[in-house]
Amino acid sequence: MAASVAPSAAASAAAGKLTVGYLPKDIVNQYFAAAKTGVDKAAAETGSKVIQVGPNEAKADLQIPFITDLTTQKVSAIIISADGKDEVAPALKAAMAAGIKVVGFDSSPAVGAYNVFVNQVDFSGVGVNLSDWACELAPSCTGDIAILSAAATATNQNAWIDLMKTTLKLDKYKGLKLVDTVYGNDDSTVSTTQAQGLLTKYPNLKVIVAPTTVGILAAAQVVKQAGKSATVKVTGLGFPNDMKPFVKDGTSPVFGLWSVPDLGYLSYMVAAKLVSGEITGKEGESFTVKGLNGDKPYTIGKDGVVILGPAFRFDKTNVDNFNF
Ligand code: RAM
Repeated sequence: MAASVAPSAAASAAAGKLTVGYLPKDIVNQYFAAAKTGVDKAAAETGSKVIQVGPNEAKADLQIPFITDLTTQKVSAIIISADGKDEVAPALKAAMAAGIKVVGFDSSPAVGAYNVFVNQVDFSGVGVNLSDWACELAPSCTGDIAILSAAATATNQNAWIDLMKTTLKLDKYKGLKLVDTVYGNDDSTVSTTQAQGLLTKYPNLKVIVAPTTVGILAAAQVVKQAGKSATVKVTGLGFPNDMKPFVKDGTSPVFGLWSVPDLGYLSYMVAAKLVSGEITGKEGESFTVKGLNGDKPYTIGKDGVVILGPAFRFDKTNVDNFNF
């Protein structure tokens, strides 16, 4: 009787069946659950397996053992949103040296510690969006504004904040004064305390800009509960479903985000194409993903970056049309 032989990992990978490690900033934040729906959908199309691992808090040092563990398991690829770009780099480089493809998404690991980084949106675009929304919400585009961010080490947050600061130097925004940047660590409790602190410390605050789905929701709840929705506005990056009530009651009349499930879908597809050899992550390579980008090609840019697409702007005219 012939012994049944389990297919080798290489044979499975060649058939497009992969085992992919999905490592978000933390496993509590709903943002990463939403992205995972896209990862899972893409994986299901090829019968691949997704293993989600990650810390309970968005801390870079807590991500390292998960990377090491996925490397030991010899997964085909790791899809990671980094809590700190340099902290996770050595472990990711070791994974790459072991033949594992690394796809950064959402928040980038250091250049050289991934094969491709899937950016949700052009960084500078977000810097302009955040400045524009603050300008729109502050009376005559003047007054104190403050930023409520996620973790102080988060690559995506810091890039957006830097580009917002650059944008705010333009003449159009000269009436806006950025008085503070505080960090809620993508933790609801910490974000709530930080938002309350801003209201106490800056009695003339006009806008809280929170480029984090956790922070914007906490800030809107705090402003509403303080009875300040008429004088302090909240904007940034949030889920339409979380923010609908605050659009309607005037606490947060405008904010934005991208399709988070699509970000996960694209990240998985990039991982699969790296494993199959269709792409290597070199600048100038292009590829298509059916159903995304109007079926037009994506081109890998400088530092191995692929951009999903522009952010949506949500306000009372369209927020009800979105369901995520
Ligand atoms: C939070 C996280 C994530 C960011 C979104 C907008 O969920 O900080 O990294 O992309 O907000």
